Order: sequence, then C-alpha cells, then structure tokens
Amino acid sequence: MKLQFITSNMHKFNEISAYLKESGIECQWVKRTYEEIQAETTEEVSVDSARKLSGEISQKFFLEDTGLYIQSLKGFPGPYSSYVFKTIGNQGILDLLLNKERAAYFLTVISYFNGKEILTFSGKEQGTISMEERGRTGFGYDPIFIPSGCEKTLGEMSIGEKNKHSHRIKALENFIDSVEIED
Ligand code: ITT
Repeated sequence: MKLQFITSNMHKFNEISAYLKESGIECQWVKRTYEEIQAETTEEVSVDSARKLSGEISQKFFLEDTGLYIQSLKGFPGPYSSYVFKTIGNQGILDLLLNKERAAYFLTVISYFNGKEILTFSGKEQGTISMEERGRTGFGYDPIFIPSGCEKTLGEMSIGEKNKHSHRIKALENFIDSVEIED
C-alpha cells in the first residue's frame, strides 16, 4: 500500500510516515506548497485545498491542515495559525496569555482525494500552553504545548512520544481505519 501525502512541511511528513511504516503502509512525500484560503475553520481550509489540487492531480492523495485553538482567546489562532506563527510566533502567544486561562487544543483535518471525492478525518489533542518555550524537537507551536496528562512540551518529545497522543496521528488513525486504500 502506498499513499501520497502533499505537504511542504518535512516535520509533518516525518511524523506521518513514522506511524504508517509501523502499520505497513508506505507514504510518499509530494513536497510542494499550495495556496490556502483564509476561512473560519480548519476543515474548510483543508477541504478547499484538496478540492483545488484534485483538479490538477488525478491520482489519490491526502493533505492536512492543522490549527492551535486557545480557549481563553476564543479559539485564536485557529485557522490563522500559520500567519500568527510567522508574525508574532510562540513568544507572541505567551505574551497574549499573561494572566489568562491556558487551556488549548490542536486540531488536524486530513482531506483524502480517492480519485472521485474528498473525504475528511479529524483528530484533536487537548492540552495547555506552557509558561515559557521549552524544547528543540518538533516544529511550530510544539515548544509551548503541553498535552493533557504530560509534563513535557511537544518540543521536548521524540517523534515516537509525540505520536502517542497527537492530533495528527488521531486524524490519521481515523483515516486508515475508515478507508480501503488500494495500490
Ligand atoms: P502544509 O504545507 O502541510 O500546509 P504548513 O506548515 O503550512 O504545511 P499548516 O498550515 O497546517 O502547515 O500549519 C499551521 C501552523 O501550525 C504552522 O505555523 C505550523 O508550524 C503549525 N503546526 C501545524 N502542526 C503542528 C504541530 O503538530 N505542532 C506544532 N505546530 C504545528
């Protein structure tokens, strides 16, 4: 079994391919950027991207969009996570949260194009935002996110540790459990 994963992000590919390898599924990295719409949900961004790419790629593929949702900021940065990371970054988020509740979650929405239609699968990971950046593994918001029940941030975990409870792997499990993936 072989799956094509479209992403510009090497870390996403490494996490997903490490997990799929254990399940005996080969994952091919299609490394490319694509334009994302600005929308109010992670799902809309994910589905719209897959719909546009399905117009130019005839084979089956999947992609995913991920957002960090902070409860006391009414879900911000959510679907704006990419822009917010590029602009104010992790320190900017920590500054916004001074004296605020720190509960947050990551949401990943995978969109799979099966050659005919687009199917979506979600995964959520609850946690809290740390008081300072910690750790150098992972990427993006990993150094400020502590999964529920853990003491370390995702930035202090190996891929194997992060994959045990991650939003991305939960979405992936829903995907591979629900879909017949032939060659
Ligand atoms: P694509 O090519 O797959 O779109 P991307 O890096 O642009 O790669 P997203 O738009 O899904 O990915 O990511 C939105 C932002 O959230 C971006 O700043 C990422 O660094 C960050 N992010 C995504 N997944 C994350 C994770 O597992 N841990 C920490 N930060 C993450």
